[in-house]
Amino acid sequence: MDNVELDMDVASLPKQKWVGDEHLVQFGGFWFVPQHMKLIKRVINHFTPLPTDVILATSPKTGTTWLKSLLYSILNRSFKHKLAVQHPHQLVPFLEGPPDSDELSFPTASLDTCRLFSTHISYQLLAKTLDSCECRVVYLTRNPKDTLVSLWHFMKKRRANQPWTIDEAADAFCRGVTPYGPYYDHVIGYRALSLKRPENVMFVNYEEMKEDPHGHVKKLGDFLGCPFQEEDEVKEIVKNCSFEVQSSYEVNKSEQSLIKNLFPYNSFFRKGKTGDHVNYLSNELIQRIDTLTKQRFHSLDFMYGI
Ligand code: PAP
Repeated sequence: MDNVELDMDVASLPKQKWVGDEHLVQFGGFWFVPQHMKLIKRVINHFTPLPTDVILATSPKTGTTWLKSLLYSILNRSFKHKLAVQHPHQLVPFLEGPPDSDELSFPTASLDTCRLFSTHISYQLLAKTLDSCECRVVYLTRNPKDTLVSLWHFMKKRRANQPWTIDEAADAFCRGVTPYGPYYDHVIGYRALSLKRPENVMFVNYEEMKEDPHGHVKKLGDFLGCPFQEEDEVKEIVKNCSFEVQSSYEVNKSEQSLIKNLFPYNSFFRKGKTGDHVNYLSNELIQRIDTLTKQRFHSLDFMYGI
């Protein structure tokens, strides 16, 4: 980030077409919704984590909401009942979410023991912040094809009046033009960090969490310094945070949203399954994305994403 001018005017940043007539702007090699740039720069310039902080980092649509519920429950066991009445995005604030009060304040996390935040900002842009701190980071990723399909549904729901085909969405995804993307650079950045600093950074993926949520909750408890004594407690957290239970709560079915006129709470719960891309992507698109995955991941010996 040293060479990137943080005070650059948003209007002068490179632009690419996104959904309908909307654009994303490029900043420090990543793409953002122009209206979010101010908050994003605020995090990059001013957020100083405490050594006790826990930060959940994700690309959008890789399972953020699920891991928010799990981390909240693991770290805050006596308050886990709050998940029945508050949306995970209320309980675990995005760093780049709207400030509570003045310009330089950051969202307040609701934990007594340690603060739990979430961010979609890439490691490349947060390197200075994260490298200088002992805070713990949990990074979650997801199969690129399922991530794309989830993002496509999410955007379509919100922008019903703007036609956006899966082909257009896939093309933008492959060119790296997605909010907070390129997806591949995002994953590679945090993966490299997790290999360099495994005691501070835990790298997990959606598919393995789906396969063995119990094992992951235990590992997360160990990593966060709050291991489980009781198997039943792990079981209860897994069940309470499952898609079936979470999506049944009134708050999560609601049309309300954290920020007025933005994504309603119910848009964060669609199917919650692995492999749904086969229902939407043509063989040609699957091949195009798989080829890219091999080029970007497999060439780094990261055998993931196909
Ligand atoms: P965000 O990054 O914008 O917060 P995020 O939570 O990462 O979104 O993505 C939503 C996806 O997670 C949805 O996937 P789908 O479109 O393929 O269905 C959503 O259904 C899924 N999801 C939400 N909660 C859970 C959960 N408890 N278990 C599993 N998947 C979940």
